[in-house]
Amino acid sequence: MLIDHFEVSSPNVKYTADYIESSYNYQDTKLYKNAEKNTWLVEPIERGFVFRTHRKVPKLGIMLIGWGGNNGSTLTAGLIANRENMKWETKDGFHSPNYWGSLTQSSTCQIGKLNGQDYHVPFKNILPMVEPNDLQIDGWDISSLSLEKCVQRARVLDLDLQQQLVPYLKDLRPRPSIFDPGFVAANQKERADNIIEGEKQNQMEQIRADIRDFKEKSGVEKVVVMWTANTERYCKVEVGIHDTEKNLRAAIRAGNPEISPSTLYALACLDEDVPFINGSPQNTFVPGVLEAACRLRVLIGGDDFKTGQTKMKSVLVDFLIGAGIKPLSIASYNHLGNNDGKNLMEPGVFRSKEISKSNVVDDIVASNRILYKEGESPNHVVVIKYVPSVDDSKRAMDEYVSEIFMNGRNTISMHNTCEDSLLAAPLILDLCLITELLSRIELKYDDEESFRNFHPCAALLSYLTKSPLVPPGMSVTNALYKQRAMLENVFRAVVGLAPVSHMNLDLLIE
Ligand code: NAI
Ligand code: DG6
Repeated sequence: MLIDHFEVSSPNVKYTADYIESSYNYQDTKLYKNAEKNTWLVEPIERGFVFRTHRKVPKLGIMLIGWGGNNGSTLTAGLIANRENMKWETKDGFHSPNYWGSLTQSSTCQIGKLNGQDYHVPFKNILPMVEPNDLQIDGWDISSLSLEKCVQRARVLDLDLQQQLVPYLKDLRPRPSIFDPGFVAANQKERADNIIEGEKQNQMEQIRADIRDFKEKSGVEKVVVMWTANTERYCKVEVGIHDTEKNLRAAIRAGNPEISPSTLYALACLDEDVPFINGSPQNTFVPGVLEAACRLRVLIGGDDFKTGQTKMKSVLVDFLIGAGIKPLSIASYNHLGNNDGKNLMEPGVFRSKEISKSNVVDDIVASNRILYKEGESPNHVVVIKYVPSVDDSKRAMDEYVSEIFMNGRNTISMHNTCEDSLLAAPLILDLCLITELLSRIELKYDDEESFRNFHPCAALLSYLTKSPLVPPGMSVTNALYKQRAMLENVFRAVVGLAPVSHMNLDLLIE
């Protein structure tokens, strides 16, 4: 059963005109080694937290770097189609817009039971969130093509819908962007006709001015910026250049060539107090950027949208290893024909993607030392090929060979075909909406005077990314359902509710 909205009825939760405030008892465990007895001790611990969520949902603007690409144009078209409630016809009949594939808009959370039945609420209604139809959108691209032409070039959406969108898209043009051909494939130069000229420092200042200009012209109160531009090669992180905020800023002023466009964007956003999310796999967040985010207390998140093959991998490997089955090899092939695939042909650029697609099982493997010895892991191969004729319709083929009971072998093969941008667009939306919400939640230990914010490294976005950025000292979680549980349970804590445990204790008792 679905209920739309709820309020929490508890002495620990208070709804005022401005805030939802909750006191929350966080239960965890502490692990000790008793050296004398050579035993381990696990101690249940409790810590009181107080959460305060600002209820006023701001007018939000999102700015996409790579706005004219397949992801950027598909998201823009999808938002407008939803806002205008467009209906379009294909050979299968009429269709209506939706936000399927969006965790916030199209998934639900169990919120309670009535007469033995589970009741659910939309994920987006656990806490007050921006409505996607109210979003303003803007962005940058190295290609000057209007959004109308970008949607045509992408060939992702049905033709009737594309045609209805023309009046809304024809005047939308990406702002000129920072382009450095040394960081992407040589084949990307041909579309680069919309570039901010000048030195790195001036380019960064232009990005800051663009953000302010967007705010002023659109009237939005808050902005989130997202990198959905080409994957870059890793930058070679060097001491004295990228290692501290001071060195990084000095290197930018000196025009050091080993500072990537995405790093310039990230720093420009931090200086404008605007959260920055990296949807691609490169190492945008060099130590100097991390230091700046922590000093300025602005959220950053990433890396690399977790859309299809990797999402499935982070479920399947978790299931296998969680079931006591030992994957011996994972062979993952993709071919795709969009511009992302074309860019990934360059070995240095491919390497960025290979790293983020490969690391996704590490924590799951490390969680089971019954199956894997220290240092042991499955053979894991990731191959990506560019096949222009399949366009955005990516093919992903995976073979998982596992060892089972008594030296048996279990082989699972998968073939997935899907428009890549239709998977990515709802994730971009989620990343922006959740990031905005996180910036409205304050928290503190119950014995502290003043509230703080979540750590600037937005680990709560992990569910949506292949290589989650987490605060120092926190281990990365890749298993999809653990990532979802983290997000859902933190949101529940923020409104004073215990984590969903699925224990049903009161029904298990005789
Ligand atoms: P795309 O190639 O269609 O779009 C990228 C856009 O970025 C292009 O319009 C290009 O002109 C522009 N661009 C390149 N360098 C730029 C710069 N320095 N500044 C501004 N714009 C620049 O690619 P698509 O399919 O939209 O993917 C975008 C990014 O998202 C890629 O890095 C891809 O690896 C990543 N990604 C995509 C996923 C998906 O499922 N579609 C999943 C995970 C990551
Ligand atoms: C080829 O794999 C192109 C990539 O950009 C992917 O499409 C993208 O990273 C999505 O990957 P996955 O593994 O989440 O489907």
